[in-house]
Order: sequence, then structure tokens, then C-alpha cells
Amino acid sequence: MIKFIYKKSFRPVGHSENIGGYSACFVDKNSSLHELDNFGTKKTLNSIFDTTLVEKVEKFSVDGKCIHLVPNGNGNVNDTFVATLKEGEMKKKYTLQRINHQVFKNPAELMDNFSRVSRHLQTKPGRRCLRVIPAKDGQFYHLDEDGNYWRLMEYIEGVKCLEVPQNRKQAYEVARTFGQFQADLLDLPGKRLLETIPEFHNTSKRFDSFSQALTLDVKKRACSVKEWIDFVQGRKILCDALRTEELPVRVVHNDTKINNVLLDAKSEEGVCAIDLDTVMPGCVLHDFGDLVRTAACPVSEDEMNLEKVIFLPETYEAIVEGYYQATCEFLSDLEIRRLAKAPMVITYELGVRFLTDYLLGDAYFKINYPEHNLNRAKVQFSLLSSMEGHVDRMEAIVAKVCQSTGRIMVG
Ligand code: GN1
Ligand code: MG
Repeated sequence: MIKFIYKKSFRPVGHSENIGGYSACFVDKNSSLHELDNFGTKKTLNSIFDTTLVEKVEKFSVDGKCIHLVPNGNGNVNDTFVATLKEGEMKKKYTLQRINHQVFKNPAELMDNFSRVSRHLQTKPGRRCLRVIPAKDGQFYHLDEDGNYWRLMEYIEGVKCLEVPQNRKQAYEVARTFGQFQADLLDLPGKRLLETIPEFHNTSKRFDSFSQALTLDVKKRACSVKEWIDFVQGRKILCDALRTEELPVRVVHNDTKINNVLLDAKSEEGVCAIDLDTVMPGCVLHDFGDLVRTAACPVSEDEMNLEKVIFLPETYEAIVEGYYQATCEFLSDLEIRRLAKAPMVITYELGVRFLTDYLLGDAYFKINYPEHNLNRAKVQFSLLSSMEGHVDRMEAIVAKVCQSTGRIMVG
């Protein structure tokens, strides 16, 4: 049997379209893991974490023998791999994931949410979605002897995901796809979904955690980031800016980064939303805001050159159009009116989370280098500063898109 190896803290990157700079990784015949960055530099990753991933695949109800398994994706929390299984002449790919149970405390219930959402989406004509493969014991996950939770999903072929949109159509499609996702879940039957991470988008709570991390200052990093601490504290008002308690609670995605949508590789039409771990009751504006945060900017959240971090109003317009197209039938006037504010709140929230994690010594997000979380925080704050100069423009764009459909806003 081939032994596949991966490094626990390694941040696998792979099949998405490369704009900002990617690295690929591979396992050689001696089972050593190497990373190949976008400059073609090969480096061997040391202190590799040894596990037999193929055995995990074999716990699921799939036919064939696993002949290939590579790290994939660029998530900050879970570990993702693509496994190729062969049966006779037929080859089929699957996505294997280890659910980070430090972050998701109830993986079994999470998988219950996941499978309910997936089954419901499959009832919608013409839609594609992530499909979970049950384990041989009938559960939707496999719990291994080390206490790790694994899941296997069908791999969707012929698609791509983006780090930044290259044109309006791509931005429109990504936004339409997330909007359609929300629309499709309006009639999800059954009991309320479990909150996989309670208070996930409670910006005030995020601010409180930041304040606590600052008080503790376990790594003695606060003195070197004073400028950014002031930035956060000076914008505390954003914590309550959305006033979500006034808004309807709906089933939302909660992690609408641009790369959590698959587009058809050829037509570039939206195929489906992926990464369903945080699908739970929430506010549509968090989804909208998080998409704008990651899509209406010419660089990814890992960009090192802050001068490149700017808000793109034209892309924002395409996002509003795509999102509105899929959601205008159910969005309330109040929700629409806050589409201009939501991106600033979410960008602030993410900046606060990254800076908090930096102060805590990088306990939550995977990092590739010591200042990674600090740099991510700076990117968010730079983007927020840029957005602040476009508030009127954003309001005008939302009004224009509504008017174009003849919607008359009440109040
Ligand atoms: C995390 O793991 P990933 O990349 O799907 C995080 C999101 C952040 C994102 C920032 C459960 O998502 O909230 O927006 O990093 N997910 C969780 O890149 O915390
Ligand atoms: Mg995620």
C-alpha cells in the first residue's frame, strides 16, 4: 500500500485559479512531502505528520481502490485532500476532509446539518451541490482512533474557483450563486439547524475577545501593533452598525469567501456554493458582506503589498446585481438598505479576528509564516479604509440596482 503523508500544520493549496500566488505540494516516492511555490522553488517540508490517509477513505461506502491522494484547497481551518479511486478502468475522485474539531465542537451534529442541507438542495431542479458519502457504518463521518473526524464528498468535476474575479461576469456569477443558495434554503424543512459555531458573526463578541487578548497579551506582541489596535478601537461603532436584531433570521452560509463558490470551468456560470460547515441560522448581510470583502478587491486576503489592497466599486456593483437577481423576491427593504454597510462590518470583523489571533499566538487560523495573521489583519484594515471612502457610491449602487427592477423602497 502507498503511504500518504501530510504535515499537520501544512496549508495545502491547489486547484483553484491562481492570481495572487500559489504553491503546490506533492509526495515523492519516499513519502516525503514537498512544496513547490509559484516561483518554481522546491522545498521539502520537514516534521511531517504521518498518517495513512488512504485508510480513512476506505472507511466510506465507495467502490474501488485509492490510487492517488493529494492535499487540496486553501482553507484556514479544515484539512482537505482529493482522493482518486480506481475500479477496473473507471476512475473517480472524492474530496476527503478532516474536520477541525477544535473549531467545530460538534462534528456529528455539523454533519447532520450538512447532509440535511445537501439533500434539500438536491430537490431543487437543475442545481448541483456537495454530496456526502456515508461511512460504512452508516454515519456521515468517520471518527478515527485519534479522535479525528473525517468526511468524504463527491468531487465536482469541470469546475474552478477564484481568488479574485477577473471581470464583472465572474463577480456577478459568484454573487448570484450565493444568493441562490440562500433562496434555495428558505424552505428547508425540519427543525432549526444547529449553530455549529455560536455567535459566529457577533461582531461585538469578536471585539470583546480582541480586548481580552489585548489584556492578556500572552506573546507580548501588542506593543508592536499599536497602530492597528488604535484602528480597531477607533471603529468600535461598527460592532453594532448592522443591528442584526432588527433583521430576519434565515438559513445562511456564513463563510461566503469568493473561493467558496464553484464556477463552470468553461462557461464560468456559477455551479454551487461549497464549504457548508457554517450553514446555520443567521443574517443574509453577513454572507453578502463577506463576499464583497473577498471579491471587490484586486488581491487576496494574504496579499503582502498593502498598496494593492483597494476597494473596487465596479466589482461591488456586479456583486449587488448578481446577488439581487437571486434574492430580490425575498429580501426585505431593511436588508437591502444595509447592503452598503455590511461589507465594512464584515471586513472589520475579520480584521479583528486576525489581529486577535495574532495577539493570542496564532491559536485559530493556520499560518504559513510568523506574521501571517498580522498581515491578514492589515489587509482587512486597509480594505476597510478604502471602503470608507466609497460609502456614498455603495449606497447609490444599491439604489440604482433596486430602481432598475422597479422596486420602490418603503420607509
Ligand atoms: C476561515 O477555513 P476557511 O478558509 O474556509 C474561517 C472564516 C474566515 C476565513 C478567512 C470556521 O474559513 O470565518 O472568513 O477563514 N472559518 C471559520 O479566510 O472560522
Ligand atoms: Mg470555511
